[in-house]
Parts: sequence; structure tokens; C-alpha cells
Amino acid sequence: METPEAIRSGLIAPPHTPFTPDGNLDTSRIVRQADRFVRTGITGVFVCGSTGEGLSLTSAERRTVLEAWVAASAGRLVVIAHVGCTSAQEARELATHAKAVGADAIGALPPFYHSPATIEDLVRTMRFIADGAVDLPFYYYHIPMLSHVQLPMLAFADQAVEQIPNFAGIKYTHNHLVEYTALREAHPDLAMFWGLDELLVPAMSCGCVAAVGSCYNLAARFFLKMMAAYRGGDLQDALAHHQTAVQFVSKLLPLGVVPSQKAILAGLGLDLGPPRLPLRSPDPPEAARLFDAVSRLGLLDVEPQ
Ligand code: MN9
Repeated sequence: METPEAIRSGLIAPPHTPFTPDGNLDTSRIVRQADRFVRTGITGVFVCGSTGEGLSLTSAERRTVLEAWVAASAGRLVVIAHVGCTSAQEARELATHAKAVGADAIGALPPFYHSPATIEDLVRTMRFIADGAVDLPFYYYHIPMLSHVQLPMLAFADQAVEQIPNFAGIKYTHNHLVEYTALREAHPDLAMFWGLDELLVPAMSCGCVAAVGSCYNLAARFFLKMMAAYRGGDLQDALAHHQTAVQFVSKLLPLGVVPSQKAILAGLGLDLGPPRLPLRSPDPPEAARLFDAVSRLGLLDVEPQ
């Protein structure tokens, strides 16, 4: 199935989920997140993915968050509902809900407790989930570092185009640039959203034109400039941006990407609360040091909140 025109190139953000200080959902912040994305050039949202701690929410909470995103986007952002979880049945029900409440597309990582062992198992499972919203484009979420499902994606894509009627592509969060190049070449009509922000320029040299990544919550303008530099043939500028992007991500890793990003967003005036267990917020001195170090890189989207 075709990918909506608006997200065929450019950046999609996977929004952080806002919680109150004691860890309950706080959907009242979502309008501010959406407005910020529109201002900074984001074209779509991948709701309740890894960055949004989707797998740490209850199914009811995932529905509530998605409904808030559809409302807050108000047609300005393409809304992709991530529905994957350990239960294929629940994922399928979330897909049906996503369609009912007006999401534009769905995505799913594979069940990761009893995991698919073969490509055939994976295709069958993804078809079952995607059938929950047959009219919506479906993206497979390949993130072996967290799902621990590491099946060859070229063989998967070859079979998925035949067997999953609404298959529209892959959110590819893995560092295998050889496989990614082969996917882009073999399936130029599918979307292959790149998912490792610190490798976006290398991925562009392998055919990437669109990406989904946590860093675009904080520094969309910087990453869009980096893409424009590459597209415009200014390799030196693109690689200078790339070096800064690598430094940026390296500063997020010690305290965890999601907790660090939430702390930085709070420092920018968009307080989305703490992450959920088992993640933890940096303590105030850690957060201050992190904010200082990242601010010095000069890539944050500083916005009136
Ligand atoms: O899916 C994100 N992956 C994870 C996207 O969170 C595991 C990425 O955007 C990373 O957060 C980013 C930093 O490593 O590349």
C-alpha cells in the first residue's frame, strides 16, 4: 500500500509520552508537543513507539494517547499508531482501534516473548496484526536491539509485499547499512524509515529519504538542515552536522536516551514528566550537567512554549 505523500520524505517524530510527576498519563501536554512539531518541520508522529514508552503503557493508556494525538494533530501531522506488543491479538485490536479513531497508518514490532522464529512466522504474525486495519498502510518495526527479533529484512519484505495487502514498508532501527541499501534497491516503492538518528547521513548515502527518530523531538531543525546539506551536495556541511549528531547521541546514552531527552525537553520548557519504571529520571545535578553539555552543541530547537 502507498505511504501518505507527506511522510515519504523528511522527519517523523516518535513523541515522548507525558506523565504527571507521580507517573499517570497527562495528555493535556500533547497539544504543545504537536504545535512544536509543526513549527519545527516534522511531518508525522509515530505514537507509542520505543521513545513514547508504548510498551510500558497499558493497552487502555495506548488508546487514550493515540486519541489525543489524532485530536492534537488535527490533520497537520500524519499519525502512525504503533500497536506492537507481546500479544498479537492485542496488537490487532489496537490496530482496529487506531483505524476507528482516525489514525493514518499503523506500525508494529513483533511479539518478543514467544517470538517468531522464521520469516514465515513473522509474515503470518504481521499479516494477522495488519488485518486489524486493512485500509491503513502498515509498517513493520524492525528494532532487533530491543525486540531481539533479528530476521533478514530483505526476505521478509519480499514475502510481505506478496502476503500482507496493506504492507507499506519498514521502520528500520538497525545499523546494517548493507541490508538497508538492498532493501531500498529491491523495493523503491516501499517506505524505509531510517531509525538510528546518529547514522542518518550514512543512511542517506544508502538511499534513505525519510526517518523516524527520538532526536527529532529536540533538534528537528538541525537534522533537517543536515538532510538539506546532503541533498544539496554539500557533503562537507552534511558531515560536519553528522559529527555533531554523533556527539549529541553520545551524551544521551549514559543516562538513557528517553530519560535524557525528557530532562532536556524540560530544560527547554516542555516538561513531560518522568519516564516510567524501569527507566528513571536523571537527578537534578545530572540533568543540569546534561542540559549544559547538550546546549553547547547548539542543535536544540529552542521554542517559545
Ligand atoms: O527508534 C530510536 N531508537 C531507540 C528510534 O530508542 C532504541 C532512535 O531514535 C534512537 O533513540 C536514537 C539514539 O540512539 O538513534
